[in-house]
Amino acid sequence: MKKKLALILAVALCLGLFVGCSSKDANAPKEEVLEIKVGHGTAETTALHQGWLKFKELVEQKSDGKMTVKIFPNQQLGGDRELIEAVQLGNVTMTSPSTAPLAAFDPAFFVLDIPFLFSDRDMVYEVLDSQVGESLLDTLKEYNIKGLGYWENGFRNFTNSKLPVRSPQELSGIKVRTMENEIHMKAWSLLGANPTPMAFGELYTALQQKTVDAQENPFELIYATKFHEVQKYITKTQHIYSAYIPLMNNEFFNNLSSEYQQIIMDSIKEATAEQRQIAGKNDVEFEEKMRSTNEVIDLSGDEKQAFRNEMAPVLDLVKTKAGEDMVSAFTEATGY
Ligand code: TF8
Repeated sequence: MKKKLALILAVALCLGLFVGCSSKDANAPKEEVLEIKVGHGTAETTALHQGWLKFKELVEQKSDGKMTVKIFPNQQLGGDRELIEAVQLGNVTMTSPSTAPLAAFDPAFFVLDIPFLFSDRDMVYEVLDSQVGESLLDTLKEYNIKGLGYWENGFRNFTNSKLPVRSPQELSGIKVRTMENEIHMKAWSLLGANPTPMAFGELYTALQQKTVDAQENPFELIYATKFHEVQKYITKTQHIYSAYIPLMNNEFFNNLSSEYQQIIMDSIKEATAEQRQIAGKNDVEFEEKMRSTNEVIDLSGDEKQAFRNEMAPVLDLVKTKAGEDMVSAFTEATGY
């Protein structure tokens, strides 16, 4: 019995020594790896996904692997609305919604839903990258979200399965899916269509089963999500420019060392340049591809103007929601 006890003690002592030895290392500053969890809504063939891949590469390289980025594309973690909520709560670290669903959280973002606010891509970048764009991002802080910049979704075009639409008159009775945003819904009712708000993830099936006749998105997403397979007609309306906002949980950002914060900012900046460049390229290439499989309707200046005129009354509604100051900051910058 005594022998047994001695043996147990000896083993315990050895274990103790062993644990003691290894605890020397444990006392050294821990090399913690910080994981950044990113969820987004589009296919891997999009510039949005490429932008996140670039961000991942840069963050991991600049931090010597002490920060890792894990990307979940294709709505694996939810659609725009769920992802914004998840980032707010900190269940997901980063995401990149279109600004339209973001307006349900912060009405200031309705300002970007003014149809034909921007006339071309150069103007978009100039304004969004200026103090005006910065002030819009700042509004997110009060929702525990840090807006890190503007990526490109693109100029939106109208597609449908019924007829080659050239004028608002032809939209009468057409059921169009809109984003979950009341300004978009209002704009499509003004055009005479029948707007149905719906999450992006449900859209392909809805078009296929003809629950809705129409939708609108930039060329890149129409092609990458294969909407062109179930929508014969594409009218090049370019009625609204959609930006994506890369977002981070604000608390997560604030808890980072200033060195890591800088890595995030620098990486986003570099990834932004790359993401925009790919988005611009895809916009042209995917339009070209669909010209051989679909009927693409180009609009004259006058025809575009007809769409613009019908949608113009939403401006007053945007003012009541986003505030006169935010609206005039943008309309002055774009010359709307
Ligand atoms: C839409 C938007 C979305 C994107 C993305 C899927 O039509 O353009 O496609 O925000 O998250 O809902």
